[in-house]
Amino acid sequence: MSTSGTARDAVVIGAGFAGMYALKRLRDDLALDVVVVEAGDDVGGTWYWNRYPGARCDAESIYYSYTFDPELDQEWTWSERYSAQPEILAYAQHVAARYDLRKDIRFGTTVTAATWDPASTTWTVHTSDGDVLACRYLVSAAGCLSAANLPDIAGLADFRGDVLHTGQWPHEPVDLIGRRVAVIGTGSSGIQVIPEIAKVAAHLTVLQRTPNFTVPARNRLHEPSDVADYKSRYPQIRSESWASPGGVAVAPPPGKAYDLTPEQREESMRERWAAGGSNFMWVFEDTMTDLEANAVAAEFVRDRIRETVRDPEVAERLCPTSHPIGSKRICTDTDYYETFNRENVTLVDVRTTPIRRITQDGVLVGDTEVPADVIVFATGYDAMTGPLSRIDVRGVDGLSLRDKWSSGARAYLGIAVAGFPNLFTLTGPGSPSVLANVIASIEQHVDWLVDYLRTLDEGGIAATEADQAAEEEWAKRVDALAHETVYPQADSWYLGANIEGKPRQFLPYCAGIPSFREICDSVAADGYRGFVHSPAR
Ligand code: N01
Repeated sequence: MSTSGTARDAVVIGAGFAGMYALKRLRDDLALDVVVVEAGDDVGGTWYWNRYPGARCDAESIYYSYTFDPELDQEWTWSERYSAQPEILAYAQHVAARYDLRKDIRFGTTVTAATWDPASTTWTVHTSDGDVLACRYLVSAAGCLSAANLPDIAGLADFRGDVLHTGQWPHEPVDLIGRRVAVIGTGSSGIQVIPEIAKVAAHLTVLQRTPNFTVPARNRLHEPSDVADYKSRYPQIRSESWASPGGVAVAPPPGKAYDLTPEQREESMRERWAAGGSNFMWVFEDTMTDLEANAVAAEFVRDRIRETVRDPEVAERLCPTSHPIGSKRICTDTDYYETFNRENVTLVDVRTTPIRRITQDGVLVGDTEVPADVIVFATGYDAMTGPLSRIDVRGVDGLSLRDKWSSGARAYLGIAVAGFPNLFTLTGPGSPSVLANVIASIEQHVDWLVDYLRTLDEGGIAATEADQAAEEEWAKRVDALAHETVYPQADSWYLGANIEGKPRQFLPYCAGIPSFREICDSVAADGYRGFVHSPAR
């Protein structure tokens, strides 16, 4: 098989926030010849695909943005506390134009397969347009939440209406006005889309399997004085967020729940609830590590649900009781619970009475058909491993990454995989990624990788891969850290529990970016401990 042209230095998979930053640094700072292969017709990744009504980030925009260029901070203005998808996409497009990234991105193309060739120490990369590229380094920036999960529900093909997935929302406007809509799923996506659909649909039926905890976002437009204020404080905002585990500056919690008086606990919860957003999880120092502390915060939220939702039965159905608060990703919303007070909204519990099948005209729940013109799947993703496992990646001796990860995802420091030389998995399993501000996670991983590639080049090293023992040790460490928290007590996508047959394993590194960075830097300082290097021939 012939490859198009000579081997490039790097192929990057994906032009979301990770792929764009990787391109910029590899090309502009290391002078590498890089091509990015992107499935969409433009940059933005998640923010290119997730165009559903209500889509916005649950991290405030002044944090959910690149930190690498103070000039970029000053020239870009965030119009809201939590900017909506179109503005985040416009920011990604602005970044692409500002740093002249598009010229090195192939849009509308996916990587279908990649094979390691030990003789030439290159990857051979196959793309959906039939091209074959050769490269020294294969950098996956395929994202953590980009492989949509469409559950295999019997009868879906028979449905005569429209089927939509929040993560693959059409680019042309979707008219939901006056239609009967059924939404399946009440995670972050469902909780954002439900209030928006309810405003226009003739009737909305929410099919809820597990109620989730959500905190009001308290989104608001930025006044000119807010803009002037945050722009003047960017250096401080950036340094505080880099020092914080979540990559977002947060007021320190007042203490451990049971070191506080009941009045102090209540005050902390009321203050954070009023401030809005996922920082609610910091009501106590031990919300995520002590079940009793967690139960106090969880009951506070349930009380807010009971206070908001007028029908007590509906309120109880919306109250999460099956998992600790925060063990599934905490959601943030605008008027989610209030939406269930509307006449045109019905909540159906599909845990006690499961969905049996989809019919021509709706969804059969038990023996009752929920009539629908549109079904919206807000059913999430095959997270963290799905995007790369969907590509046929073959390492040493034809080893398949999909097969390797089928018994448990392994990536040393979340970035390197034994048996897959010169493959780098940005925000991969075992890195803070989705458990922190993902843009900060991306920048840390890319910056570290750039230093590493420079070292490899200077040392005349042709190939590197994770040492098997170091990789195994890292997976154990990530797992042990998770078990110091309440995370493993929910059937969440963090654990792969939402995908049938996926091994149950806590995927992200949960101790935060500063400690992760310290480990990565100490590995580097120690001559890249845990990596196996092959010198150039
Ligand atoms: O997906 P999810 P998501 N029958 O997996 C239900 C990020 N994000 O797209 O819990 C019935 O969380 C499933 O039920 P259960 C964020 O990190 C961020 O909402 O498995 N129901 C669950 O209710 C987030 O965590 C933002 O019982 C079925 C829902 O579908 C991540 O993306 C916005 C089902 C899936 O929830 C994923 O969020 C959006 C079935 N067969 C997303 N299969 C913001 O920044 C699944 N479900 C704000």
